[in-house]
Amino acid sequence: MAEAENKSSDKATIEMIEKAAQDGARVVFERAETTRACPIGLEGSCCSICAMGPCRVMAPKGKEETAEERRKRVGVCGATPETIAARNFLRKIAAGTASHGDHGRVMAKFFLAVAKGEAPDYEIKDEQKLLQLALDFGVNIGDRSNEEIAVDVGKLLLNEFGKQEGELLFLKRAPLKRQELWRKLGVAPRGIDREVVEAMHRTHMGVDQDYKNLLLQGSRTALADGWGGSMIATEIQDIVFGTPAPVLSQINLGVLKEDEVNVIIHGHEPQLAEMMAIAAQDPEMIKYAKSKGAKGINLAGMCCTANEMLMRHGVPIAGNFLQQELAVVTGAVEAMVVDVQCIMQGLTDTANCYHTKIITTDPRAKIQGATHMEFDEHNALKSAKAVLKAAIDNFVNRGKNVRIPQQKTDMIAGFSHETINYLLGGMFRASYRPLNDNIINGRIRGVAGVVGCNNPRVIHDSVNLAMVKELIKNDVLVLQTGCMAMASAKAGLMIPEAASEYAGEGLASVCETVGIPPVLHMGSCIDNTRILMAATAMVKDGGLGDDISDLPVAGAAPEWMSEKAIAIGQYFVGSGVFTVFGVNWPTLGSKEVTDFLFKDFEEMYGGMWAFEPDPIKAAHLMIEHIDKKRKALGIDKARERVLYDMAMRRELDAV
Ligand code: BF8
Repeated sequence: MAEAENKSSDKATIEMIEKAAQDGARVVFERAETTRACPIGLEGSCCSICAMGPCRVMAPKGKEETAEERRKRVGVCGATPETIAARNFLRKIAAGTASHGDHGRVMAKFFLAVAKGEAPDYEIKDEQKLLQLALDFGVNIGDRSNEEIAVDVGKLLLNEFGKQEGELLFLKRAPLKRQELWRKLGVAPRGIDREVVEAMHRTHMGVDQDYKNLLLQGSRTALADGWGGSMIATEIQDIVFGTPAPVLSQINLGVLKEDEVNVIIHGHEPQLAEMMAIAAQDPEMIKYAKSKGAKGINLAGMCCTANEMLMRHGVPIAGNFLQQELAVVTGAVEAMVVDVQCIMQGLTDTANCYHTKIITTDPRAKIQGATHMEFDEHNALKSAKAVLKAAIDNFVNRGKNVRIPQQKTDMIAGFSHETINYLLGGMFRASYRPLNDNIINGRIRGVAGVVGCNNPRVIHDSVNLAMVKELIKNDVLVLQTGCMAMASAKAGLMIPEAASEYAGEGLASVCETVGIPPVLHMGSCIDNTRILMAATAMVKDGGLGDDISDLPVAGAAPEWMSEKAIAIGQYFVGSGVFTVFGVNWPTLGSKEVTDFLFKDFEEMYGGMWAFEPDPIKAAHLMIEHIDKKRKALGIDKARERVLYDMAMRRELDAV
């Protein structure tokens, strides 16, 4: 295997890749080396939707194609490379939307169970948010109990999945101009499941064979994720588990403890993890752990369940997507408890080299070779304790081959849309006004959402770090979610001190005044909807245009790998945001489709896709776009005039 240093920019990861090699344990970094990416699938030129194929329709490389050759470069059914690339792209969006949607549906059903008293270990934590939703939906509040109101709100949210006509309720949250545009283009989603099903139908053999029409359904499906499934999940999780507020924690494999029972919670849906956090503090469980020779119970997170637990409870994070097997390689993890999404099947093979139990908990996500302990939300605490007990029982099986990397970094998370509102405007005048003002006066150049996964096809975390550092150096405030947020946190970018060390003078001065880091952790991947809400709040606060596409903002997923990332990117583009992806781009096999996504979309949505694997170049594409928007708003001059004299600094202190 190539040198571990060439695989990650994170020291703990490098150390564990080396340990895995010594121990004979296989991990994703090694598999990525031995399993070459298929170049035909990579560019979207393989059609495998029927048994006449799979058909490969790649363009000849390095030579001009004649018109006749081009005419013949089609699948057995005659499908053109454009149709095939667009179909493949739409199917990715459908899968991503289905994943977030199914998460949202589970949350809606769970919410109803909580409201009806059928999941007695949970309660409604954010009453204000519940009442706001009730008001938004026209649900009667009167003198009814929170639970009665929640039943009505829950039914309305659950109905969003199977709705056949009309529009999703949350579309009304978007700026009016954006809503009108969606209606004009015919991409306002009707029901979450309906859009996914229609996308699958239209990409079946012999149905929609016009790439532009396919990609319209791509937008409608993705919008059903961002303004539908994901937004429903975020809202309900905030109501039941609490809306995040700033919280201090730590991140990286160094959060594991040599002398305690280490339990990692990994996946995306937080109901079980919430109960695990309570169970792990139960004196009886701690006593039980001590009876097995451990000093206590150490709970740590992985992937987006980690983000959920971090944002609300400060539970430390063991690592991001590519570190999941490496946590097992420490030899110090008694159990990795997983729910759904982003869980590598390779975990069970890695775990065979150590004592770690891989415990699946969701009937939708079993793994061959893992132990299945189904979580029952109706008996949540009991279920969580049973899982925890299995982990504690495994402590005695821990071998001598234990090495926990030293690395762990302080971080502040919990920047929900509401928190940013309060932080910027204060409790009694909560608003985005100070952010807008600082954008208008040029101290903050713009805002970028840098989100998404890790991908072993690039050096782990390095692409994100280069991009984020370049953005903040150029006074762009960065909002993050998912595994990219974790990459920045590990590198020390999510503490207030990072502002003076890494940010440009304008951004640093605002961060220092408000007391925030220049890179804000906004949560898990479904919480990208918080970024949509932040952008909408900026529009509504005034001075920066009347649609999201007018804002000096941009988005990126520099190390993306999952279909969910494509769905997220598409709903940002459809909402008017310029969005650049790194690693590779799945439609490069068709110039027409790629041009449509990269160029024509700007005309249609005011936001468009771009692909740039070089993080510095990608950051500058985002900055150019931000500057273009500043110019259109007539605020480009303000930035040129910014000279930070003492008077301005005093003025800032008075914000
Ligand atoms: O939903 S960022 S690797 S963990 S897909 Fe997965 Fe990507 Fe991580 Fe969260 Ni999002």
